[in-house]
Amino acid sequence: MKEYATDVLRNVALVSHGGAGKTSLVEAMLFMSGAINRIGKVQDGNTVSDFEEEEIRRNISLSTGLLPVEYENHKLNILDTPGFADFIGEVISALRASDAALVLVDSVAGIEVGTEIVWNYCDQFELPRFIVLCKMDRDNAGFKRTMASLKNLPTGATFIPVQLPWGEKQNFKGVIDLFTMQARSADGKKSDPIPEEFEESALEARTNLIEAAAEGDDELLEKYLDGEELSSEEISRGFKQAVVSGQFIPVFLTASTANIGTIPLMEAIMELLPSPAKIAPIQAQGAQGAEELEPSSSETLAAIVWKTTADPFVGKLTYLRVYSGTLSSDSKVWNQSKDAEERLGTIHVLRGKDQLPVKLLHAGDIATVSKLSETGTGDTLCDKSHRVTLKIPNYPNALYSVAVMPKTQADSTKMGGALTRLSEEDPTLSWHQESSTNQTILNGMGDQHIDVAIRKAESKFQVGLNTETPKVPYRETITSEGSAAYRHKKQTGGSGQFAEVHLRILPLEDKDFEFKNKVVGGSISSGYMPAIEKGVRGVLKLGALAGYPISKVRVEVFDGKEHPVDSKAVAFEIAGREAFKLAFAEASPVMLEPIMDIEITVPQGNMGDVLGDLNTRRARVQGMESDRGRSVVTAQVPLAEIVRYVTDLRSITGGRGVFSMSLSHYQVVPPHVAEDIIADQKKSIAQEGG
Ligand SMILES: Nc1nc2c(ncn2[C@@H]2O[C@H](COP(=O)(O)OP(=O)(O)OP(=O)(O)O)[C@@H](O)[C@H]2O)c(=O)[nH]1
Ligand SMILES: [Mg+2]
Repeated sequence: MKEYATDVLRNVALVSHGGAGKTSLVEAMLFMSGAINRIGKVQDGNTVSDFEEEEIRRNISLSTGLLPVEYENHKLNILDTPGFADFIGEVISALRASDAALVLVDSVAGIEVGTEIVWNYCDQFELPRFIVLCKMDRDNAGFKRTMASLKNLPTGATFIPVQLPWGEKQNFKGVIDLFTMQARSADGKKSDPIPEEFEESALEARTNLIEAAAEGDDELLEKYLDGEELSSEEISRGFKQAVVSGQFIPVFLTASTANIGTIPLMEAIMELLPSPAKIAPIQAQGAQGAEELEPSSSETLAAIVWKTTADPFVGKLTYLRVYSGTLSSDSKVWNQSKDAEERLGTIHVLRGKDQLPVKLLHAGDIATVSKLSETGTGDTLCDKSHRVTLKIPNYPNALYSVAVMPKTQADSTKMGGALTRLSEEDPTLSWHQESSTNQTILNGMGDQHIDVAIRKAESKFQVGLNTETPKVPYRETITSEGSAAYRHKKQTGGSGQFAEVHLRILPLEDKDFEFKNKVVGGSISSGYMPAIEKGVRGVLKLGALAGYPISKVRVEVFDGKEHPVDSKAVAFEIAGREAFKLAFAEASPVMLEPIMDIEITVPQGNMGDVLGDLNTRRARVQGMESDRGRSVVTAQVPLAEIVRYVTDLRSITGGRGVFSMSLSHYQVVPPHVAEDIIADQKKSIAQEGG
């Protein structure tokens, strides 16, 4: 592919609630720009963007596709994100790399939960944006109704239609372009005069557009208020400023599968959205503190890795966005985040699964390189002589976890490696070994997210995994003081074993464990203390109540006895262990459970059901707020009660509720619940034993 200079680039993310029509829109753009000669369909699994096996199987996008659209000497880097809530991490990464966003709205459904979620992320990244009303050809599509639903978006900006529908539903023939005041039919290339019946409404709508343009620029506003007419160049300039500042948000219309509205939209992207040369100053951390970088090819390099994919055949693919300077194939760059030099091979511009080589990438451009050894998502690549770090976005905490088990012995040796590589390519996926439950835990955003990861482990890394609901990582501790003595004595044949330990245990506030030698008068030699501590630590790991780790205890050994011949370390280890268990039982032991802070956002109408449901989950509701038809509940809930809350909340709210959670603290499990946990543990020990 040819090189594109900074000012002819546009980096635009397509975001929406699931299924609004992003992949179909970019397919139409590729077709209209001549990159492909037939339009694929999502349901036929032959679009350029949804090319992965799992995407084809499910007919939805699962990861962000990078699709450069070359049109009229511009290159529009379109980032087609997945809309399904589980894959929000992909949306965040794409927005990080973009300079603007197209928020697609299904003109049958109007604003949906997913629209609001992506809207808020666009706000976080301060991106100028368009609204695109999609599927205008559908039976139940409604322009006025969908326009009215835009008021549900949390924004102070004003929505300005820049097009009107030419015909409705199945008769949606094209768009009436309020900039050119022409009717633009199916392929959009040819323009017709506006049909008479639309003339009046078009003139009226154009007045709003001109007012918005005037407000974008003081000079124009003065002219406008003086009653002078603005030229079309002035309207375009003023409107562009109003769009870039976020004051006005233009609304476009499309029916991508019928190929309507595509060309006017591409023209508007070139006309109204900023090139990477015109974005807000780029913040970076340099050697001397904060710096602002110039988005120019003549500066030194600063590029961010916004996405990585791992594939056993293609290897690692690194997606880069250059902010400053240029990047050339077969060169060396400095990875500031890893403090290491990387040698680049050929730079590729992607189009779905096709890799098109380029020699040089200008400031602002997006592309991929393969097989970088050190580099991972979020890293900054720069020039060794000018070291900078670019900001990485925050990703939400995991909402859904499973315990994973290898299917076979062979899978067991490969499991860790595969999970690590999958987590490397997805900032919202993580895994860890939970020592308290002895399980391998995979954390993600929802059941579909985890399901896709498990399938990838199988198809990409040939690792078969089974999953089950993870055990809750309970802990054990004490609530009062306790003391005990234990004598270990064994005399069989030759030399015997002898040790006696007296110890006391006390609750600790802010440390997990402390061990003190309080023996006076030398009843136990200090040389035996490490053995006693080892015995105690053995119990800490395994627990003494229901098999969960013990924390927040202080152990003081204050007396004991030893024998000149038979005492040895192993005897003290046993005596320490047993004395600790006895003292633990004396010290009013309890179970602790993780309590999560949770924030739930649901349509107001679902509030009653959600609160009723929380009541059954031992939740403590801490706050409730309602705004614009949506309610936000904050609460503290035991993890044990919300292990599958993502799925439950979706079913209570018909998919319209969302939540986030993070660990708050550990808290004593109520006695009746603890009894059940202890009984379960005894049962499973009995089963394992028998
Ligand atoms: N009638 C009609 N159907 C459309 C149009 N655009 C998309 N569709 C259909 O709507 C469904 C979803 O379209 P996609 O393009 O996959 O939507 P998406 O936003 O990429 O979906 P996700 O990536 O899963 O969020 C598909 O079955 C499309 O064929 C349109 O303009 N008109
Ligand atoms: Mg899609």
